[in-house]
Amino acid sequence: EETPQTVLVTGGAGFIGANFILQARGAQWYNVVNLDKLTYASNLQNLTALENDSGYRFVRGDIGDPELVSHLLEQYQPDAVINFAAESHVDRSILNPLSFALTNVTGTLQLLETCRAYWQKLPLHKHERFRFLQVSTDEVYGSLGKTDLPFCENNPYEPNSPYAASKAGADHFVRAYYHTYGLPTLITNCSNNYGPRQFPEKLIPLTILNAMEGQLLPIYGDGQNIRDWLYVSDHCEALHLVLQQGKVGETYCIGGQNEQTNLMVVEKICTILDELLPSKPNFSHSSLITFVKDRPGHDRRYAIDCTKMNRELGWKPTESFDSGLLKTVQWYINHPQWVEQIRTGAYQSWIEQNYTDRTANYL
Ligand code: NAD
Ligand code: TDX
Repeated sequence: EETPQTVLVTGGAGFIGANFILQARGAQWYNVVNLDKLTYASNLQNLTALENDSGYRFVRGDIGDPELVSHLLEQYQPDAVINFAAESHVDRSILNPLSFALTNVTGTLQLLETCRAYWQKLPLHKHERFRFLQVSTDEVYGSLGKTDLPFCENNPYEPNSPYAASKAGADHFVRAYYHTYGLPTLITNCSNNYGPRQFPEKLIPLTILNAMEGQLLPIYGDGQNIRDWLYVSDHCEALHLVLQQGKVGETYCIGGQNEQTNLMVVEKICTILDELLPSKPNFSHSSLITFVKDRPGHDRRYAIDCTKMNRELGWKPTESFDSGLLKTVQWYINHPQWVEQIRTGAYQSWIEQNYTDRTANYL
């Protein structure tokens, strides 16, 4: 298989996108153009290591801006687009569902439409190798009972949260663009990611930072909801394989083969912190655990069967949960400035000061 030379990555200033770009440039997979709107969840500090990398460009903008996106496609002639851009936090989707429809559904549709126009005009050799990869989630499949089989590629979509519904809507448009227009699309449905650079509203980084600061550790409901956790670099490796070797029009389920109750996850983090940052004698960070009101519509269990990824692309998760979690905790301990910039809002003000005029940054 031919490897694409240039990839347009959207949402690359967020958690998974930034890890993906760092990995892609580190391993010289391809040149990367990163289009990101820089919402609250973004962090350009994730990518400072690439400041002098001639194979990397950053552009601030919205996937739903056809003028900007077609300009970028013409300018950089990418062989693939990987769409990470999204509103990604379930709790926020419950408070403000409309913004999820706007970016995840309408934004993705607009991106597809702009890509279609570009792809249709490409010379044959580029036209044939072009790919649109949609980075999606296992949450579109709904919730599993204790004894249900894990989700796989043929499960029906049964989204339960506004976030999941918006990702499902996006995935359906991607599918429709393949069937209707022949746009060479790929979809991945991945389980919960964790690792360095995740915004501290998600369970794992929130727990790490709260525990470090001696604040309470909120656990929704009874703490027995189950998630399948995958270390982010394993996800990025899987995305690279799907992009290179995945069959056009198909879906790939990606998971960590690592089901954990939320309570177990939080306890493991506390145990790690007890060892790395012993404070008072006889104090355990787990004494900060506090059970709070449940998330409305809270899915009970997610699990992924990644047989297809293994059989067809030879992929499997490599990082163990204990080692991945230890590395994650160490990363947050070693990046107090990253944490402080986010916690104090300093990063958000910096964006506003530095990126007032969109056009000035891309033309
Ligand atoms: P994130 O919230 O950390 O990052 C999202 C990024 O997208 C941010 O940098 C944000 O500025 C950018 N963005 C938002 N709206 C945009 C727009 N309209 N135009 C351009 N950029 C925009 O999210 P993440 O956790 O890195 O997730 C990335 C993708 O992977 C999402 O599509 C998410 O649905 C999917 N996913 C996430 C997980 C997970 O566990 N985090 C699991 C499976 C799938
Ligand atoms: O404070 C908390 N307490 C708590 O018990 C938070 C923030 C979460 N939880 C629970 C809710 C979930 O059962 O922990 C679990 C994980 O919660 P999140 O980190 O919010 O992730 P989740 O809702 O599972 O969704 C994530 O995985 C799939 C990502 O945010 C999505 O973008 C991805 O698609």
